[in-house]
Amino acid sequence: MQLLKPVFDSVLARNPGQPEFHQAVSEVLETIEPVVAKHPEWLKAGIVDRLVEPERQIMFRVAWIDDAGRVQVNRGYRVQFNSAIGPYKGGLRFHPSVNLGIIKFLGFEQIFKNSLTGLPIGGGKGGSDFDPKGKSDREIMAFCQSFMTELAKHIGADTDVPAGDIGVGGREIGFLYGQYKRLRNEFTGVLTGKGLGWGGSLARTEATGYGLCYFMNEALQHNGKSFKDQRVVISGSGNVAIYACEKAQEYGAKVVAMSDSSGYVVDENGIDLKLMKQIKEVERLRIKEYAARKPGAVFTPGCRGIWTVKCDIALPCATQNEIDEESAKILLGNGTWAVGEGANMPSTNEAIACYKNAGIIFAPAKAANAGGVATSALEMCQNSMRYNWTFEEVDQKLHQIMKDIYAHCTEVAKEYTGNEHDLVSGANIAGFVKVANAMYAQGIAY
Ligand code: NDP
Ligand code: 2IT
Repeated sequence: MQLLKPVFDSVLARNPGQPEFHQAVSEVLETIEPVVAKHPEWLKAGIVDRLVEPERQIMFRVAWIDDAGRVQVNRGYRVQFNSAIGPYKGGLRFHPSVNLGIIKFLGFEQIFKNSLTGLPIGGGKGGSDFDPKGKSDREIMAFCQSFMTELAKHIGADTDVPAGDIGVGGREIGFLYGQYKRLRNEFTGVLTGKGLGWGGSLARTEATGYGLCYFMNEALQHNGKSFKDQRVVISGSGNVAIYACEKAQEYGAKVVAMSDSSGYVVDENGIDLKLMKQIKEVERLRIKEYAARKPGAVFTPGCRGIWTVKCDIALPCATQNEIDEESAKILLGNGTWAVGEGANMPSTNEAIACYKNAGIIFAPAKAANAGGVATSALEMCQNSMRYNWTFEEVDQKLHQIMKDIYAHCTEVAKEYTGNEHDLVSGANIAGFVKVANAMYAQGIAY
């Protein structure tokens, strides 16, 4: 990094103790230099200096009462990062590890991802250090209502439209939406991932996982390969992982392992997705239950061990930095030839360097997992029209969007790096250019 080094130094100095945010910014700044170099007017207008500073960061107290009658206090966040091309859009994460730096890394990545979808959505992210594990439905509801009581002051269908992420699924979106409606007396598309029948879109539940496989299918075909009969390992067993598994299996892949934060299961006969859904979506149990119910499946404690399972294609769909350099080397040593990121920033920058050196197919998160937010934008569109598309209509649009993102990334990668397979550069530059043009056109307040 040369041209943008002063911007990065300032990010480090002004945002101490936020390593995930530094990591996300450094990956983008490293790759957008060639396009920034061609636009001195962007440098003069401070486009990148402004891009790395959120437009607004909201932090708030969330007090609620647990089932024992005790007062609990959590911290809520909403980072409204960039609204150059549309209302802030991005999920809410409820996980005990959540802090401002994590929400900022997610919000920053969301700017480029949302731009790549081709739809009019800006970048934002939010969440809380609330831990939904082990909580009763009433406790989840009490927390969601208190969280929304503050958040409602800052969001709106044309301002900022949150959705799900880790720890926030259909149940939570329902409680959040109910509280927003109670407060505002408005039935608007202020959240996405809503239930079918009250504003939700068909195929939103499946969208991130399906979209990941649609994107991977493009990349595999472009390299003369396919999912058919390949061994696939998918980390996580949440929303993204489950529907990535479903589509990969439809494409003829053999998914041999999945995980949660407690460990991983290997099923050499191929994951029984019906059973996995029953355990994870219906009963909300730990993954070892899968091995208890499925003869021949083996549970091993410790989630990182999943990367020691031999596979052709690895789809990390759990969380950030789940593949470090050591795990990347183990994967490559076992012959893995493609990695597709369903989670946000699941590979460390060192792991990405390993993939690059080995020349494997690598589909970075901003492009590969954009199907979720793209379908959220399709939900917003349906809400505005007060009309619903069929599952097939939404799925077909999602499929086309993922194909277009792949084509756009390869085209831009070729133009700026000479290597159409450099999807990291392709995704970052393609996402950036649209936002930079919009910021430039909209000027700065003097
Ligand atoms: P879920 O909460 O549905 O599932 C998360 C899964 O990842 C669970 O199996 C969970 O295990 C595991 N996991 C979470 N944190 C950790 C951790 N620190 N270590 C190990 N395993 C962990 O979330 P989603 O499936 O929605 O999200 C998964 C990833 O995909 C995230 O990175 C998210 O940002 C990203 N993403 C999500 C989109 C969406 O539409 N939902 C869209 C694009 C990206 P456990 O239950 O034990 O905690
Ligand atoms: O990381 C993501 O893109 C999401 N969690 C989905 C965001 C959304 O608004 O659907």
